[in-house]
Amino acid sequence: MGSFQWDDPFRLEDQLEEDERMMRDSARAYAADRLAPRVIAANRDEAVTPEIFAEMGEVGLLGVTIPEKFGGLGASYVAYGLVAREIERIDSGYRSMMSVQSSLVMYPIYAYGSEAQRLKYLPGLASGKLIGCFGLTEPDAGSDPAGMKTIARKVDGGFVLNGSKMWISNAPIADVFVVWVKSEAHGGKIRGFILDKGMKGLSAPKIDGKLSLRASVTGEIVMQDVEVGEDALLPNVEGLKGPFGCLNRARYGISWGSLGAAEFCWHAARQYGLDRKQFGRPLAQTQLYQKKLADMMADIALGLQASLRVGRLMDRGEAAPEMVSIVKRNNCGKALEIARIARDMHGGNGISEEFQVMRHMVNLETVNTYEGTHDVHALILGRAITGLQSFF
Ligand code: TGC
Ligand code: FAD
Repeated sequence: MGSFQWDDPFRLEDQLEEDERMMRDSARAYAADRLAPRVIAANRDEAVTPEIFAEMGEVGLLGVTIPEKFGGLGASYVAYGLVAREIERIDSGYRSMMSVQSSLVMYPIYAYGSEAQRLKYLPGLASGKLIGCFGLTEPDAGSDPAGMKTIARKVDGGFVLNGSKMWISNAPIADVFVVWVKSEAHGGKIRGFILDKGMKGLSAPKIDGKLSLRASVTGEIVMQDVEVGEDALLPNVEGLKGPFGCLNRARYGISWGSLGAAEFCWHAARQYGLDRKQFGRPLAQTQLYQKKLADMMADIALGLQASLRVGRLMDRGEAAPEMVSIVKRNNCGKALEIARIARDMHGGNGISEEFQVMRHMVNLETVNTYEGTHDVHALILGRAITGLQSFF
């Protein structure tokens, strides 16, 4: 029989390629050296930190799956997942900044853009000199993006956009806006447009008062008669499969990232239980405490194996969206539960910012909701199982 390592129960390490381990290690080092020291204050003060994009760009953490010709690394989706896990081990908000830039801004420009659009935007986004955001959700269209009201009207030489987007990560500090709108010129079909900061009629006010994901800035996108040329249209995709093609990748990354946050909470609960004595012995020497740690280990280990499998299939072009729904839904739900239990296991200290588990817990409330809520992914899977659509 082989040996057992409590913090890597199924020997995930053995299943990684050398270049994937190297990328993971550089993400881990950056996260520990540069993100961990500032996160408690950033969360408390709701700090806006655009400089993090340039730092991540320097380390090569933005658009890792995009080919080198456009500033990426041409790395695997497994490597991308490993990066998400390391960044979210510090904070879900920092992972959000990275994954929006990589999967929701660079990916659509790469996959659906013209060569001119790729060359114009991708190198700047990869280096973090440009910051991107992705506008799909609207005040009255969240789980049901087909209900969006933002429209593009055709005019001589281009389009005029009107409408608003809600809950958009990075929007207040974005230079590049990938927005999805109904285009009258394309029979009302959903099309993607790339907007640049400073365009007349375009603004991105910050949403204040968030109790979750406070280290990442979120805003609206308001478009009032924004005039763009033909060159702002993403030419190579039409319909909801455009934004969903991006979401498949971002949701997959979140399935790894959420487990990074869960691992932080699990390790913190273990250490707390070893250090803290009650009734004359360490908390970790009680049966209930050990059962909770064992449950956490099992959920994290199983979730990581599932994400690795989906990542390997994605790298072969064989991952189905439903597989992504399973790992996004399962891993976010399990991570949220683990964070809540770890908070409890810290007793009163669990509510202090110093111990960090409660910040992860409230962050994971957002992670469980965005990119398709826990229940919406159940409905996607329910449709696949029964062949019956239950959304409406
Ligand atoms: P439905 O009829 O199912 O599909 C419409 C068209 O889209 C295609 N499609 C997909 N294509 C690729 N990948 C997928 N996962 C796809 N899902 C659907 C489908 O084939 C069809 O194509 P066509 O050619 O036949 O037109 O659409 P529906 O309107 O019934 O959809 C229902 C539902 C619930 C599945 C969907 O609307 C949904 O997933 N809702 C959740 C919305 C969501 O995830 N929003 C995310 C916003 S972005 C965000 O949260 C970023 S936060 C990031 C961060 O900060 O980290
Ligand atoms: P709703 O769709 O109104 O859902 C409310 C509740 O109803 C949920 O519990 C849901 O599961 C349930 N529900 C909905 N439909 C059904 C149904 N048919 N049957 C049963 N239950 C149902 N969006 C972007 O486009 N870009 C971003 O960068 C982005 N970043 C975000 C950052 C943050 C911090 C947050 C909080 C959100 C972000 N979002 C972003 C938006 C996010 O994707 C949406 O909040 C999410 O898709 C849910 O939509 P909603 O908030 O309108 O909730």
